[in-house]
Amino acid sequence: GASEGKPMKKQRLLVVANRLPVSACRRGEDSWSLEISAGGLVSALLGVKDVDAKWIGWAGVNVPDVIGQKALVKALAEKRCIPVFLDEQIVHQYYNGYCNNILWPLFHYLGLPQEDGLATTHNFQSQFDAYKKANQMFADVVNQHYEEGDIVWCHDYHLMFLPKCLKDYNSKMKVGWFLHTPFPSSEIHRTLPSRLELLRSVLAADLVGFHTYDYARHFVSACTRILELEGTPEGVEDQGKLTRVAAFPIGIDSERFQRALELPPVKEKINELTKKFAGRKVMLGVDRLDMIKGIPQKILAFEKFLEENPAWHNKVILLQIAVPTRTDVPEYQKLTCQVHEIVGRINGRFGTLTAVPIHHLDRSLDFHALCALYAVTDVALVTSLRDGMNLVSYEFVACQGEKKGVLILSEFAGAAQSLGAGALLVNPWNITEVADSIAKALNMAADEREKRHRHNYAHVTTHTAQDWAETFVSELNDTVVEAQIRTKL
Ligand code: ADQ
Repeated sequence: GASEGKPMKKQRLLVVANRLPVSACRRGEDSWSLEISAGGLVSALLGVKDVDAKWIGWAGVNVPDVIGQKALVKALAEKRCIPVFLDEQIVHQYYNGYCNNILWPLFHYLGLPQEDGLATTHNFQSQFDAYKKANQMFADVVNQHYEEGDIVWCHDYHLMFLPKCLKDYNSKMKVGWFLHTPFPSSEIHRTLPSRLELLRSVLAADLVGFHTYDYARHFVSACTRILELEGTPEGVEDQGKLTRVAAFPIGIDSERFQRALELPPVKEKINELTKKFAGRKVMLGVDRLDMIKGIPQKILAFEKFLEENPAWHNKVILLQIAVPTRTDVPEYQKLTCQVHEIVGRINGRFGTLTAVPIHHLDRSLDFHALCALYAVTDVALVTSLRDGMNLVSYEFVACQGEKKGVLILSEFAGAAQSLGAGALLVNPWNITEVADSIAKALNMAADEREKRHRHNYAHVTTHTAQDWAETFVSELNDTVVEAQIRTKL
């Protein structure tokens, strides 16, 4: 062939997400220190062969001066990152406002924001305008760095307006969009004042991906019912243009967890925790402190379990690790207080002079500490009211090679579709059902635990983050090839 002898050129990929996978800290007028956050998305894309990826996103800091901006651009370039600069006003209206106060709760079935019982949509339009403006700023940066043949992968609900902005610049750009949250029932989506514009913009992409088949179906229904377009088995068709819609369930880099468990400091930590909790079963919850995670419901279910099972008093401990997020938002502050109050009450009720049943930490744990905790856990409790996928359930399974603990998992997490056969599925709203499942998990015979664990472990170790990214990228490539074939015909 024509390329014989020449090295294969890698496929260039521009990954666009609201946040870059680094945290930036300013050290001086023109100096920055950067820390790469080794999250799932980063390792997923590092694992994709023959792809040369660059990241475009907001660095999470306000940089009003040109000197600071130039220095940050230079520092980030070494990490293959390109910043989008957003000023404080835009961040407030776009990120805190439209993204986190409107889209996030709505997509998780919590409805539109309410104040004194009334939907507060009066400042809706200005927030949506800021959202579009911010998306346009992302598009400008993508456009500046785009070279022919690149593919562009847009991420999440922050950037639903981006596919359209990009196609307006260049209709030949290959654009994919993936949603990390659920896509709600079309009946929920249609309550959104900007429902039409958002759907139309997403449809400008060549490939639209969701974690589960259900979310993809909800999206297609929204397009057929709200936009009156035609849904086909491949996606949505609008005047001869097909937008491919499909499910791409994310996974984790399970080997990264298994490697960590072999490290001496992690082994030491595991021994230490095993000694500390000797004589007691360990139950674990790890969540961002967010209403969608159902943390109060989880703790109330644990209380009900203690109430009904006096024989288990002092023999079981619930560790709830909750990283505070969006701490400047009143609803999140309220949630923190609520959780503290319930924990305090239950510990007062069931604690002794030397021990309490719930250990609640409001903080993030480092990776090694997290791995050690997962490894010593007997029962993990994931009670999300809604969750796109939920990677905590995957991480727990990956670290349970020896212990073969039980996963209690909300049926409203995307992960229920993949780990449902191994986990005990629960409706997190039903406190009695969750309490009964806790009893069942703690009393489960070893052979049943083993069987359930084997199922989940096989899934988590074979459906990895790398596979997810590879599948999406290759499907995005194919989709465009199809589109080109069509235009040639
Ligand atoms: P999240 O809502 O953040 O992600 P999740 O998938 O559980 O939810 O991922 C959380 C990550 O943060 C995990 O890797 C976990 O280890 C880490 N984490 C959580 N609490 C922590 C703590 N206290 N200390 C340290 N680390 C902690 C969104 C969607 C999910 C979807 C993912 C990926 O809401 O549904 O699965 O994106 O698409």
